[in-house]
Amino acid sequence: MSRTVFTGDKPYFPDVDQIKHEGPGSDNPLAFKTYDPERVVAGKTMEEHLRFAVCYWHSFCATGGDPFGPGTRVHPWTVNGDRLANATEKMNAAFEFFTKLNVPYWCFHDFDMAWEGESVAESEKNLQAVVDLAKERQKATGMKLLWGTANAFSNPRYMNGAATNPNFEVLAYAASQVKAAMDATIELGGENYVFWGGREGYACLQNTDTKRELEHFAMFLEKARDYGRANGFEGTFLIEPKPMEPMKHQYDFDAQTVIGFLRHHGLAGDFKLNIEANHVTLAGHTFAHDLRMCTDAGLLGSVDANRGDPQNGWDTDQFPSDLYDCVHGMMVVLEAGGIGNGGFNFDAKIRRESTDLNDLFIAHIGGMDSFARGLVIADRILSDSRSSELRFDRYKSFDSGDGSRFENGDLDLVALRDIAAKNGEPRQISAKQELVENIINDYIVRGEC
Ligand code: XUL
Ligand code: CO
Repeated sequence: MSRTVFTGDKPYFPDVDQIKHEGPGSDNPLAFKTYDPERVVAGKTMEEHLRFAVCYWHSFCATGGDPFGPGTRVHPWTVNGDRLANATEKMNAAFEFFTKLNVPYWCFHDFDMAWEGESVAESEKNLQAVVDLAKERQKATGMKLLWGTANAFSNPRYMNGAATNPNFEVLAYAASQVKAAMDATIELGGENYVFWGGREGYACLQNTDTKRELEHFAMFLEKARDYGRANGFEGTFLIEPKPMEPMKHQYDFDAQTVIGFLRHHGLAGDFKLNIEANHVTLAGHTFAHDLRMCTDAGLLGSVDANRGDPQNGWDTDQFPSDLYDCVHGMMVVLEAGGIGNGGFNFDAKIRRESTDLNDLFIAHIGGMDSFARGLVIADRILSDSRSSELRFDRYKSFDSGDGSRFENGDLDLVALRDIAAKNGEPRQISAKQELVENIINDYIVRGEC
C-alpha cells in the first residue's frame, strides 16, 4: 500500500516524490527496481514479508562525525537553541522521509527523538512532548512503530555500563530511562521493545565481577519485562547481540550466547533476538548463521539490516548491498515462516563522504531492493526440491531404524558400540557443498527479480 506523504510547514526533500517501483529496467536512482510493496512472493506481499523500518538516529541525527573529524552533512531540519522546535522539525523531516520512501515502520531511541533534561522528571517530560508529536504524525500517515529503545550508553554516567554497572545508582538511573522509553513505546503502539547492551560488558576482566554483573543484567530485564506486561505491552522484548565495541567484551556476544542467557534466566519467550548483520560479522559469524541459531531456537525477533566491511574490524553500519548475504539470510527467514512481528530495520548510516540529501533515499532504496531480491531469489531456491533434498537427505539415517531409536534416547553407549561393531566402517556420503553453491548461483542470475 502507499502511505499519504507527510510534510511539515516546509518540505525537507522537495525534489523527491514518493518512491515508486519502476522495475529492473529502470535507471532512475530514486525508484525501486525490485521492491514492490504489493508484489506477492511465497503467499505474502513484499511489504508484509519485509516490514521495513527506518531508524531515527543514523538518518536524522548523525551528521557523519568520526573519531578523526566532525560531521560532514548539514541537516536543514536542525534548529539551534530551541530544543522542542528542533525535535519538531527533525520529526517532520523524518515523517516526510518515511512516507516518501513508503516504508511501514520506524524505530527510535529516547534521546535521539527527544533530549535529555537536568533530572529524571525533566527527561520524562521532554520525551512525552515528543511522543505527543509522533503520535499525531503516526495518526496522520498510518506509520507504525517497529520498536523503541533507551540510549543508556552515550551519557558519561554509563561509562561502566547501565544494568551491569558496578554502581547501583547508575543501574537505577538506567531503569528510569527504560521505564520512560517503554511508556513511549506503549503509547506509540510499538510492536517490539529493544535492549541493545550498549556498554553491558567490561573493559578489564581483573576489576570486574562478571558473575554479579550478569545476574544484575537478568534481574534488570526481568523487572523491565514485568513493568511492560503490567502496563499493557503485548509485543516482544528483543535483545540485540554484539560481541564488542564499545566495550572490549560485551555480554550479549552473539545469538547463541544470548539464547543460552535467556533460557538460563527463564526469559525466553517474552524475549527474542534482534539480529544485526554487522554485529554478527564482528562476532566472526555470517549474518545467516546467527539468523539460523535464532530460528532453530524459535527466538528470531527482528533484524537490524546493515553490513560491515570485510577489511574493517569495527561496526561500519553500511547499507546492505551484498546480495549473497541477503539471499542466505532470506532463505533462513523464509524457511522459518517469516519474521513475525519483527521487521528489517535499516540500522545503517550513509558514508561520511555521501553528503547529498538524496543520498539518504538512494541508500535506503538500495537496501530495500537488496532484501527484496534476496526474498525473490531465496523463494526460488527453496522451491527447488534439490535444496531441501541436499540438506535433509543427509540425515536420512536418523529417520528410521537405529538412528531414529538414538534420537528418541533409546540407545545407550554400549548399544551404539555394538551397532558400530556390527556395521563396520560407515559409508561415505558426499556433503555436495559445491553443488549447493552452484544452485544458489544459478538462481541469482536466472529469471528477473
Ligand atoms: C549499535 C546499535 C544500536 C541498537 C539500538 O551498534 O546497533 O543502534 O540497534 O540501540
Ligand atoms: Co542495531
